[in-house]
Amino acid sequence: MNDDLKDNNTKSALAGNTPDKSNQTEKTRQLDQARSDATDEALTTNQGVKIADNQNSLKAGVRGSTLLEDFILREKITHFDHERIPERIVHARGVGAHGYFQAYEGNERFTKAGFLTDPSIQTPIFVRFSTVQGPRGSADTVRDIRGFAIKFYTQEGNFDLVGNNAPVFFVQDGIKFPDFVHAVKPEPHREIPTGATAHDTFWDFVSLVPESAHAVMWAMSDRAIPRNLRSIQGFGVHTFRFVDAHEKARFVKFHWTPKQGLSALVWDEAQKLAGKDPDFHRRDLYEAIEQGLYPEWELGVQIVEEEDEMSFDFDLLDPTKIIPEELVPITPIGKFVLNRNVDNFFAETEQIAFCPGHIVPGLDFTNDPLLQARLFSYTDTQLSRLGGPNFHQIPINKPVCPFHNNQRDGIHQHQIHKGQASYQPNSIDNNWPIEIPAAAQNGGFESYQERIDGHKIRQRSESFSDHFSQARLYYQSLAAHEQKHVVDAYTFELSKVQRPHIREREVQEVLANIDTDLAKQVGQNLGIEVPDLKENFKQASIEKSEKLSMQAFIPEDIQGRKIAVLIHDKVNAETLRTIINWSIQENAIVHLLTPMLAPVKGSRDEVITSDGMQKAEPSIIYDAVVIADGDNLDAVLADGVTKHYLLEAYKHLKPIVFLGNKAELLDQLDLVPDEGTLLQDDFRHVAEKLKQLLRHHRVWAREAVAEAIPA
Ligand code: HDE
Repeated sequence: MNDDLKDNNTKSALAGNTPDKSNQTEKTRQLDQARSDATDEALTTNQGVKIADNQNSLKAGVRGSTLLEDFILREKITHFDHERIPERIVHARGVGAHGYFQAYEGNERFTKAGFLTDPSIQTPIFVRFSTVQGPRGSADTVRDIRGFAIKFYTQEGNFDLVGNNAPVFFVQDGIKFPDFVHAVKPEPHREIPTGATAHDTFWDFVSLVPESAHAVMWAMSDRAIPRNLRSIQGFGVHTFRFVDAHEKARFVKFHWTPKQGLSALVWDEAQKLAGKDPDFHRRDLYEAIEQGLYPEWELGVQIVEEEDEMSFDFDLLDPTKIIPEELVPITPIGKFVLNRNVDNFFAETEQIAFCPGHIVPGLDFTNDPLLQARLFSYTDTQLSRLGGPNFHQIPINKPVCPFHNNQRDGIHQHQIHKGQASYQPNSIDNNWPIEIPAAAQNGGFESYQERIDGHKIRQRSESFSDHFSQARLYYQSLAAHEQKHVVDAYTFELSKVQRPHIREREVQEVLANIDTDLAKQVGQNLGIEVPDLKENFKQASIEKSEKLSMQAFIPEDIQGRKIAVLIHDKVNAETLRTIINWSIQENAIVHLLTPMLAPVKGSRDEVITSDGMQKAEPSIIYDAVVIADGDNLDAVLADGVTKHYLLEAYKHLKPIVFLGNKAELLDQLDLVPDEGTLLQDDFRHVAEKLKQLLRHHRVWAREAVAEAIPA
């Protein structure tokens, strides 16, 4: 950016909001800093032998054949041949970051877990976000549930909260998980589609398995196309247990809610982004953390006393159900912040191994049959993914507290165990390591003594049999525009299903049982008759739950919202200075986008450096667009890229600021003015309005009009 624009602590818009990233030299320095951990070290083989020539293999004469003797070549190629490990069978596509968790006061009323009861401790955490269906290289913005897994490295051992951004799951019993995953994955004969549920096998399965109805509804809602990973909620899904210092247990459901609020893409954007920037979410998270815009979530719990277990019209052990917040409010118990990017994606994000069975004293499981199967699956899968039973010794998986036991040897053993007794009891090593009873301070883990009495039986509990009333509750709780998106999503997905009987079954037997209007709208779009089944409906105990709508989570500020400022030659540089200063104040991100990457000239011949080309940084990656003032309307009107930029931003319901004579563009582009089209000479007069629009993210009132704009 040119020097004129850099005063008043202004910084390069491209580099984000920290003043120390104010020019390209600084950016290059930072990029280089992350380059290597081996500065000033000689290149060696893995055996430590210094290498004199890394450019040529050893040959018999300069044109001769390569010699088998070349141990340097062989070692390098052998290692390279084995660089890949199996990707996760589900949740393969992910991104992670480090941070910390800090508890609030007063949690000892529920649990004795040290990291939850001592507010002075900052517990290190690692979070991995993921999509479920696609492979490692698939696009970030596909319609899918997002995984949201947190590893807490507590002083009492690792606790993994392996959640999703939807509070319910597709099946009730772990024995159905492989079927569900086989149905959702690309179809086996031609491995299509990647990263999508819009295909026959998925809809075949879910239309035959009505317990999936509620989770499918979440997957068809805006929750499944998040704007970024900083603005998604997380849920533990299952009911867990808290155990307090008196060994009293309570049921608990975990929720975590972003301070950044919730926001979603629109479907057209999500699809375009999958092509234009398949790394959209991963890039956003990395850049936000690099720029010091640390995302933050509040962890909360719904607590149910043991004696209230049976007081709901659903079963607490059924993972296809939520407890509406109107019935049991959420108690905040702490917050967590992501403040450090990984140094190495493979070593950290790829090798991290989560398991719902990793718990610490103060927590325990319930008999949720989905959870019970997960307790087995996660460790088992690491054996093939990470190669053996010692994956807990990989740096990213290692507890921060000491760990000792008599488990020995195995592939990739990193510890050199000392002593002769690797069994217990022993008298040779004084019986160490010894058991610590739960009653002692920092005591050992003891399972909660739940009374179990029953027949050995393969049967689903009758209390798990209502599959539709909470799906209906979800739909009824959404805002009108969110409901419309659900209709659009079912329509889109089912239109991709080749077999008419599958489409019909989903509409007539699933949707018609959820909500007649929803079913009728989708049915009409697909040409399917819909029976009115209202009379069969079992109503949930409440009709609406406010917090199910994303509209209930509008953020306080606009930290991290991204604004494109479109500029051409003769732009008013003073305006740009004003916008950049405002963005610093608001912690928003502003990029000055030019027709080409070459600098443009301001109205007083100032040289204004570009933060990116309009063609390469399309409107779909921004939350709002400003078209700057300057005596250059003719140039703008001749620029198809800029005009498309504005049309697309309008179509995607973004606030657009037209400064100076650029108001004329509204007419020229045939756009209907509305509360999201701000026309002004002076940016300062629209700054506050723009902020409010950005908080609410999109101009939903424009949606009907925007449908007429070509995509
Ligand atoms: Fe998972 N799941 N899952 N899952 N899951 C895996 O574990 C599994 C379920 C979730 O970022 C795998 O290490 C079974 C519910 C997340 O590394 C695997 C069942 C929820 C992640 C596995 C479930 C999840 C996984 C694949 C039904 C939300 C990514 C690789 C009984 C509460 C973790 C791995 C990461 C990953 C099995 C159901 C969330 C195969 C058998 C419900 C966020 O072990």
